[in-house]
Amino acid sequence: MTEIVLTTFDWVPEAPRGYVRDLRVRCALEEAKLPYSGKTTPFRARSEEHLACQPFAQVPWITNGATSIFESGAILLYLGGLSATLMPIEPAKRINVIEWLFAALNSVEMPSVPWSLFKFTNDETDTPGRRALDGFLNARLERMENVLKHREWLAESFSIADIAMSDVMRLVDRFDGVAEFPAIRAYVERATARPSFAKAYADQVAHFAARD
Ligand SMILES: N[C@@H](CCC(=O)N[C@@H](CS)C(=O)NCC(=O)O)C(=O)O
Repeated sequence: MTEIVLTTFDWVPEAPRGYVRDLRVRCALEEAKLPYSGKTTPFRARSEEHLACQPFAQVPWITNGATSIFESGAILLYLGGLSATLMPIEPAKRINVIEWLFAALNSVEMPSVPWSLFKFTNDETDTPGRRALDGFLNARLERMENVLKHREWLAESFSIADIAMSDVMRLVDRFDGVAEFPAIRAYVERATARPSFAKAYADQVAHFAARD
């Protein structure tokens, strides 16, 4: 039996703590009660070894024996295959989770990340590009609000799709971007109230703080 090893940075500045994407992986591992250990890679010096595991010199990645996986979505999908708690086994139910996982990481995260970068840098410049980005994100949030008005979780039960989608929404919420969307706010609250999230969040914050 091999052990899952999750690699994240050894340290990051204050601002991204609690939002580094290893959190998604920690949530899934905690939710499924899969044993794992942690490893670190230097934040300041990105090595060839790092690039061999994550070609953009980012985090997270996991290994399980000889298998090494980067991209939080691919890791969630892999872990979903290891535990029916994270993704159902029946093909029709499974594809429902997968489509929502892609929706989170493509349809919603595509505008949410650049939007959040403007917020992180306190850039409130009013330009046509910025207005287009705000409109792009808002259109996605309006659609998600309508979806979430009528369901607790994206698929039949809590899944890797909710880990991804709620994490994407959580970053927008950090900058008050979901204030107008009560169903999205309630969804983020439900997801972050889970013990798996509380443990994952506390572990990530403690990990980075220990290296200050
Ligand atoms: N699409 C990648 C994005 C990974 C990503 O953006 N990681 C951030 C931490 S949350 C990172 O490593 N940032 C440092 C950098 O880009 O140099 C995934 O989902 O795994």
